[in-house]
This record gives sequence, C-alpha cells and structure tokens, in this order.
Amino acid sequence: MKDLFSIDLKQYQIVDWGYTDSTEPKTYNYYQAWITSGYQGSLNYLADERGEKRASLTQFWPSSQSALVFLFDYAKQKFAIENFIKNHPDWNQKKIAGYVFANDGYDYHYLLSEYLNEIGSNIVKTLKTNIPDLEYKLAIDVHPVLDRDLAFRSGLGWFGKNSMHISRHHGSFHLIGSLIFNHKLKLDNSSLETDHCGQCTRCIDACPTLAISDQRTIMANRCISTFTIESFKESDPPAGYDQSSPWIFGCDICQDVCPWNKRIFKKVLPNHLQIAEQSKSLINEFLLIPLADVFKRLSLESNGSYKKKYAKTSFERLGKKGMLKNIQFMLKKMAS
Ligand code: B12
Ligand code: SF4
Ligand code: SF4
Repeated sequence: MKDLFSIDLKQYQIVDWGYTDSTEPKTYNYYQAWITSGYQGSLNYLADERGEKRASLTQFWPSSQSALVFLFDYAKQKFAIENFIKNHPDWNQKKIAGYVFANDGYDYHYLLSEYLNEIGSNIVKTLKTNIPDLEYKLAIDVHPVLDRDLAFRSGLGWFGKNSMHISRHHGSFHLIGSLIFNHKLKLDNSSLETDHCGQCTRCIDACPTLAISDQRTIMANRCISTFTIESFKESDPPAGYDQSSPWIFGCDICQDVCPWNKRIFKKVLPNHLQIAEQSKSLINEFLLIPLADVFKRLSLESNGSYKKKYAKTSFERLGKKGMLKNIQFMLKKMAS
C-alpha cells in the first residue's frame, strides 16, 4: 500500500486508500434514476432531502474540497468464520453476513469512526504548519454521501454488476469510510478504475430474489438484506426468499459467487486466522444451536436486555423485535 503521511494504516485493517478533490459524484444521475424507479422501497431516507444532499459533498458540508477514502477489509474474518461454522458439528446451517464480524464482532459504525478520527487528527497535526485551519468531517455509511462513488472517483475500484464497490486487489468484502477536508491536500488524484466484470453474470444468476437489475444496481425492495437488516417489524419477505435460505441476517450471495472475491479467499490460510471473542459469542448464540432454541431464548429476553447484550454489535439496531421476525419467518416456514 502506498504511504500516507507515514501513518500505519494496516493497524486499522485498511488495505487501500485513495484521494479525490472532486466534490461531485460521477453517478448521481444513476442515483436519481434509481429513486424515480422506486427501488429504494421502504428505505425512505434515500428519497427525501437526505437523498438530495448526495448530489455534492458541499451539500453535506459547505466547506468540502477534497476527500481521503479508505477501504476497511473484512475478507479474512469472513473467511475464518465460514470455515469455522462449516466444520462445526452443531452448525444449524444458517449464516450471518460477513460485515457483522468486520471489527471483531463490533458494529463498524463505532469502530471505523474511532479509526477515522485518529487518522484525521493525525493528518491535521501533520499539516498544521502549511494549512493551519485544516478541518475534516467523517463520512461512513449513515452520512448523506454516496460512499461507493467516493471510492470509485478516488480510483479504488469499480461498480460491480451487483452494485458492490470492487477492488482488483481486494475484492468487495470491505467497508468504505472517508475523511472530507475543507482544503485540497497535496496528493495526486488517481485515475478511474475500469470495469472488470466483463461478460460475467454470476451475481445476477445467483440472486434468489432477482434483486439485481441489469443497470449495475439492485432493487433494494427485493433484497434479502433489506428484509433481514432494515425491517424492524413484521413485513413481507421478498419473493424467492424462504426457509431454504441460510441467511438470517444480511446476505452475501452476490459477493460469495464473485470471482474477484473467490481469488482473495484462495490466498487466505485458514490456520492463520483467529476469531475474536465477540464474534464467537454471536456465532454461538445464533449459528451453533437449533433455530427453535434461538427463538425461545430471544422471546424470553426483554427488549432492554437484548439492547444491552448486543450493544455496539450490528444486531443492536434491528432490535429484539426485528431479529425475532427474521427467526420466526424461518421457523414458520420450517413447520409448514
Ligand atoms: C441503502 C444501502 C443499502 C441498501 C440498498 C443497497 C444498494 N445497492 O443500494 C441495502 C439494505 C439493500 C444494502 C445492502 C447491503 N449493503 Co449497504 N448501503 C446502503 C447505503 C446506506 C446507501 C447506498 C445507496 O446510495 N444506494 C443507492 C443506489 C442507487 O446505489 P448503488 O446501488 O450503489 O448504485 C450506484 C452504482 O451502482 C452506480 N450505477 C448505477 N447504475 C450504473 C450504471 C453504470 C453503467 C455505472 C458505471 C454505474 C452505475 O451509481 C449508483 C449511485 O452511486 C450505503 C452507504 C452510503 N452512504 O453510501 C451502504 C453500503 C453500500 N452498503 C454496504 C454493504 C456492506 C452492504 C451489504 C454487503 C450488507 C450485507 N451483507 O447484507 C449489502 C449488499 C447488497 C448489494 N449488493 O448492494 C457497503 C458496501 C461496500 C462495498 N464494497 O461496496 C456500503 C458502502 C456501506 C459502507 N460505507 O461500507 N445496503
Ligand atoms: S444481497 Fe442477496 S438478495 Fe441482495 S442483491 Fe445480493 S444476492 Fe440478491
Ligand atoms: S459476479 Fe461477475 S458480474 Fe457480478 S460483480 Fe462479480 S465479476 Fe461482476
């Protein structure tokens, strides 16, 4: 990885970074077309004024002039966990999306914000003499910024047909976090990555709910991730998602089949991988006991104790009700 002001980026699981001084996304027109088609489904926040803010970084923060974009890798954790459960005699055949384990089982929003703040303050300190009023803001997922476009225009990767940001060197199992600055930094803008999907259609063919359009985007209203991560109460599952699916939280199918990820997995040696304690408890509680027992345990738990137990993990936001909805859906079908 190229050097960035001598900061040790590997300690943050960062595998690549890029720079752009373009505050305008290159694909906002596609975003608008997506909203016009209603593909956001129940994700209303994408269609209101928070959607419009995505047209430019300056609408998010008027002082924006440039951005540093980081790829936080979780391919290794995902690989370690899949390897572990598949070889475990008590595995209940269900799965949880890999990003849940990205930061040792803790929700990436908390940890990546911490990491980005450390890197940001370090840069401000380093450049203080030349740019005394340098400031930054974070953009990570929840902010009204097109994260994938930022990564794309920083030269880090391309938009796969499954809409994921894919890096030629690191695949798509990474999260995107950025620092937006109120000045241009003396760094080169990288050239844009070209499309490396070619004639491949594996993700489109593998998606059980036909959620992937032929426009390098997905119809969120049909995506298993929307149903299992974003639907907090009883709601209809997308057609094509049923008890035969292993996915009880999130979905990685369109990434698992991608050749750009398969080649990364081939390079990882399973015996070099450690699973963190928090990840282990999530696996023990959801994947290594029969689903009916998971349901029983969750039903007996109060909302408060669920919140406390899963605080700072990706399960906290969905809440007990949402998680029960996911498990019950699987069980209802199983019983019929
Ligand atoms: C809403 C949302 C969702 C929704 C909708 C997903 C979607 N594809 O839009 C749901 C709940 C389904 C979801 C699921 C997931 N998400 Co999500 N999600 C977001 C969020 C908050 C906004 C995304 C958005 O703006 N969507 C609007 C549509 C229009 O964007 P898009 O599909 O990416 O389309 C763009 C391109 O495809 C391109 N485009 C469209 N058509 C065309 C045509 C051509 C020719 C070209 C060149 C380009 C192009 O332009 C569009 C606009 O930039 C971002 C964070 C953020 N602030 O950006 C995270 C984010 C996209 N999610 C992320 C993750 C990890 C996931 C999951 C993997 C989690 C999981 N395992 O379950 C899945 C992946 C599903 C998938 N295949 O996309 C990561 C993705 C990292 C990466 N490597 O790409 C992000 C960036 C969060 C982060 N900061 O790391 N997510
Ligand atoms: S995450 Fe799953 S349901 Fe959503 S588009 Fe990809 S394969 Fe389809
Ligand atoms: S599976 Fe194929 S078409 Fe889909 S994103 Fe990967 S390379 Fe592109």
